[in-house]
Amino acid sequence: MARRTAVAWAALGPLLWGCALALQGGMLYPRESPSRQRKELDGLWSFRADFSHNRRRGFEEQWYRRPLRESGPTLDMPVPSSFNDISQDWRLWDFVGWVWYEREVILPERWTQDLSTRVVLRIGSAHAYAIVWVNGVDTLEHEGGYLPFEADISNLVQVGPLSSQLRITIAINNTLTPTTLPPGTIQYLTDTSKYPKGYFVQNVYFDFFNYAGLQRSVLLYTTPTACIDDITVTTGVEHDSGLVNYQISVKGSNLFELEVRLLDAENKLMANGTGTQGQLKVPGARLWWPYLMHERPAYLYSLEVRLTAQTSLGPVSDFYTLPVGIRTVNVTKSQFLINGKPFYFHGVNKHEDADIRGKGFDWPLLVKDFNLLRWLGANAFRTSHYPYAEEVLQMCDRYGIVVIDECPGVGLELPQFFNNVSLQNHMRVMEEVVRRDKNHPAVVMWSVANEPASHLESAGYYLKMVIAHTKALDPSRPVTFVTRSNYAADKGAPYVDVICVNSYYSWYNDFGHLELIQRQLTTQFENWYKTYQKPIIQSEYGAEAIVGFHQDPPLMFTEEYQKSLLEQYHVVLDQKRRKYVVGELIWNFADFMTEQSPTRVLGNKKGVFTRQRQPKSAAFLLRERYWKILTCNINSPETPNMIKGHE
Ligand code: BDP
Repeated sequence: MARRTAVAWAALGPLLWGCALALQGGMLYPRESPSRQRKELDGLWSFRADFSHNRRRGFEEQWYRRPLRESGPTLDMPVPSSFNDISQDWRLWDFVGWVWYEREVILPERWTQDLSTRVVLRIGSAHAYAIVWVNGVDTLEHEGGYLPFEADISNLVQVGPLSSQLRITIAINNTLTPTTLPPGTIQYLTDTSKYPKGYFVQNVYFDFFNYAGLQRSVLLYTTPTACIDDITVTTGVEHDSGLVNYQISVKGSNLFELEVRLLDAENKLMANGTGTQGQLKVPGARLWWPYLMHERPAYLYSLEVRLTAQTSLGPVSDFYTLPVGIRTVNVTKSQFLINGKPFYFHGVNKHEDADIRGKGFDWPLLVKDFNLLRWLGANAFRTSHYPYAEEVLQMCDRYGIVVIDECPGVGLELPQFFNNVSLQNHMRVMEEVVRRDKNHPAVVMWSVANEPASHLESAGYYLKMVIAHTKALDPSRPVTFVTRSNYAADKGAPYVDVICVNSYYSWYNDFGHLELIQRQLTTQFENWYKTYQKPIIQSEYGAEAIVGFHQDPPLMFTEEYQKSLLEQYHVVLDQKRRKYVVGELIWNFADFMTEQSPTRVLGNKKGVFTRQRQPKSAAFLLRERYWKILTCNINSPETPNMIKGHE
């Protein structure tokens, strides 16, 4: 991939895209347009956890057949939110099993009477397995907690005079199994001198709380019965022209015409085309640049698609507008190039995590986080350890924050997790991730896993297959996974484009011995580079600090220790970043909740911000560093303006 030019990618894009995609249909973000309406279902839903012994009472009593309140007491549950931290009932905090959500909705009359309208129910995510009933009819099932799914419910709502009343019931199970992503196991504790009969716990192999529920928005939207089903865009640059390759699929009609227009940010027409695929050429194109790499970063065009189709009910039109950033991504032996220029990732790893709402999507939190990222001078983050809400990626596109998009392949620690069923599932999940996120210019690389047991032979084959599949799905982006294995033992590294390595020197090893970091980190980088000659990202490093704990000389868990550890890492990163190290991502942006354990104090405290987004000392250190990297890195005349604008 490294050696192919951007132009070659651009030309191949339309031919290759989608070839390997086994999923049926697209998953375009539901946007309003002259032909499409949205009805948000966020707010209060009725809720009940099934505490019955086998957790199956809801199915035995068919709770979906009648309003939930008729089968027993319900709670008010906000959506989007995790359910875990909402109630005062401690049993809900770490509940494992089925929970039931229900919402009654009245539809606009046109949606139920106009047979050329298609009504779709879309669930932004439901962790981890969901079954959906509409008016008691089994409509949809989905496995996997961090990705959207939807169903055409027109047949259910266009059936008679009373059909404008809709009851949506969603049963969600947060049990993780050895073949889910992430995997988990259920352990029954059978010593009756210690545990009651049937007592079980869920074991997870990752370090964040397994929050669950309807954590992203649920909505209904309409399209005409013949509609734009999916759009895939890849971009390239040829001399000073931008190239936008598009491929469009249509559903509901075989007799249609497509018109495509590319508008600039001032709504000026830059290029147009027709048909299901083609290439638009934009002379003098403004490229999509990352934050702080250009005076006008994150430039977005709009791709307006207009469909006119014949249906049995007559002609219909559908419109969809997709934001498009023109940029190229390339990897060489020692560099990560965006638009042909070396890009250095200086940023963070995040989690979707906050007080009370858990992993529930929240606009104030999102905007605050982006303000903090910009304050830090961060230009990138990794979606550790699952794909974040689509609105997050939209912000990244608009702010120029570069993303390593990671799937929920976290906790692949046990040998039995590398089996064929898991592999098939992992590939399907990558299909869902790529299908959802392929058009975001901010996404520059896919990460298929975090810290799998990549020293195992079986993991080598498994990772090879998942990476190859992801590359076939999207030949336009590099692919990686994040490792903590030793360079000599890692069986997956031969297949990645960029080595992403996590290390916790003087934290999990030789703890307290900050003086060893420089030696150990230098050895780490040199060994990896000598073996693979691929660019390297320090994809995690950090230390825990409990805000307000101080000690000098520094001791573990104090703000001084966290700062000093970071400083030691930075000495080596500064030596290597001019050579082949292309990024550093701190672990973690903010403190976050984990399962309870004797090694976690109300969660993981490696944040440079607290869970409430207040800075620890390390945040100021990082801020100074990131802005300094910027001034040393860019010699463009715009640099002083960029700094002025953001200080
Ligand atoms: C890394 C994991 C991350 C953990 C971190 C830690 O990738 O999920 O939270 O360690 O222990 O190995 O803080």
